[in-house]
Amino acid sequence: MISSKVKVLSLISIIIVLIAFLFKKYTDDRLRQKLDHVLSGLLLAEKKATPLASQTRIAIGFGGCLDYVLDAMEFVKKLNLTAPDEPEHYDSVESKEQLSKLFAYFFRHGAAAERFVSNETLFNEVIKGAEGMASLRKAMGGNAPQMARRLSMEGATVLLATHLSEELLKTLPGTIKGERYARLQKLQNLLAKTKSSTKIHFELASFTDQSLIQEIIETVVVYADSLGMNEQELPNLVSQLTGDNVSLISDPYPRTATVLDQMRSVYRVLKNTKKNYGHRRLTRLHIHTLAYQAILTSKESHWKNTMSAAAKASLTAIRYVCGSDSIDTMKVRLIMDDSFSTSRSEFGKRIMFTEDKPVSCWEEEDYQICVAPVLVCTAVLQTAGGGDNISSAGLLYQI
Ligand SMILES: *[C@@H]1O[C@H](CO)[C@@H](O)[C@H](O)[C@H]1NC(C)=O
Ligand SMILES: *[C@@H]1O[C@H](CO)[C@@H](O)[C@H](O)[C@H]1NC(C)=O
Ligand SMILES: *[C@@H]1O[C@H](CO)[C@@H](O)[C@H](O)[C@H]1NC(C)=O
Ligand SMILES: CC(=O)N[C@H]1CO[C@H](CO)[C@@H](O)[C@@H]1O
Repeated sequence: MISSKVKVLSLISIIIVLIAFLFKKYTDDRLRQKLDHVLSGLLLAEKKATPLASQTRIAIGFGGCLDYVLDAMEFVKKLNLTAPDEPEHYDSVESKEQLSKLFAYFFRHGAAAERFVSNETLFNEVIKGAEGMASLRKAMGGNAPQMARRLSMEGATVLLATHLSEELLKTLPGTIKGERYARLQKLQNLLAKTKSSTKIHFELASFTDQSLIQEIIETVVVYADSLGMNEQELPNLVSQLTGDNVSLISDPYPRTATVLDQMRSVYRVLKNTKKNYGHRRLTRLHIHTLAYQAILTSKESHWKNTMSAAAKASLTAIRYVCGSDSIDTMKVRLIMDDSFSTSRSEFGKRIMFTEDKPVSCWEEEDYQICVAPVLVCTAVLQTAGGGDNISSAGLLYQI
């Protein structure tokens, strides 16, 4: 009796395991199919527009530096960094303890960070330690050279203006406010004198210093026709423009509706910039997030192909992070939901995600918004510098 009960039970459990297995296989196949559809939809959207690359002339400045790309675990071991009990945030790095706490702080959130090292001994120690590492890859870094390279790879004629000396590594920028502001004013003078037929795009980086953000708004942002940034930087800009607190880390998986609302906030303030002293009204805003690319363009502007640009940006993100031009759907994941709301306010519409036409575009007031999902690479090769690649690729499709 007991043994037959056991047999029945084990038969039932075998059947359950079998069903679970078949179900898993079914959902895996379904998921693959979905990813294949999304990918071919994006590739089609990318092909819909061909940028006039060779006829496009682009000048890029100014931030440039030498990037050290490293395996984090190797770095931690080599420098004898100990795991912190409590991750913590600092505006700048002074000691090894702070370095490991800061690293843990951002790593936990999957967020990118750039911080100034205020301790020269530590800085040299880090560089020296990095030099001998097996994983070390050196690359010309900084927004400007990254964007220049991407644009020239796409065929545009590029003029790059940047300082790239060994000294640059050793100078510690941003410490002396007077000098920083003077530099920004030089840039401001240049931007103010630029003909309005030449379009200006500004790519934001990760800041925590509120006074710096405010200075950048005054000297650069109000001269830009187009802005690009990631989802971490967006709330910082919003809070600076609208007077709320700066957020150090925003949610690394922000809800689409929140990001879209923040984009509207930025656009509403900056589209009303008074056109005097060479100031410009914002007509384009590109936000790159882990899960999707969102581009807002003003209807009366000359920015074209917003849909293809969003697809191009999304594909560039995948290609960059996976480190390969051809995309293998076995190595990607979709983290965007099946539908999203366009706003957290009562005016929000729900947009269903269509596999074959993955880029959703719609119009509101005097602007258009396009959202393209990103297929997130599960075999990550690199992420640093991705934003610049992504922004440049999208931008080129729109001029
Ligand atoms: C790390 O620790 C090892 C062994 O304790 C030591 O030889 C090495 O010099 C240390 N490295 C640094 C960068 O402090
Ligand atoms: C600066 O870094 C060095 C090397 O890691 C360290 O010995 C020193 O204590 C640090 N200085 C401060 C003020 O933390
Ligand atoms: C900003 O945040 C700080 C600390 O988190 C708080 O003390 C301050 O009141 C906040 N300011 C505003 C304007 O919300
Ligand atoms: C996928 C992709 O486009 N990656 C490029 C990003 O930009 C760097 C240069 O800055 C290229 O080397 C990559 O191939």
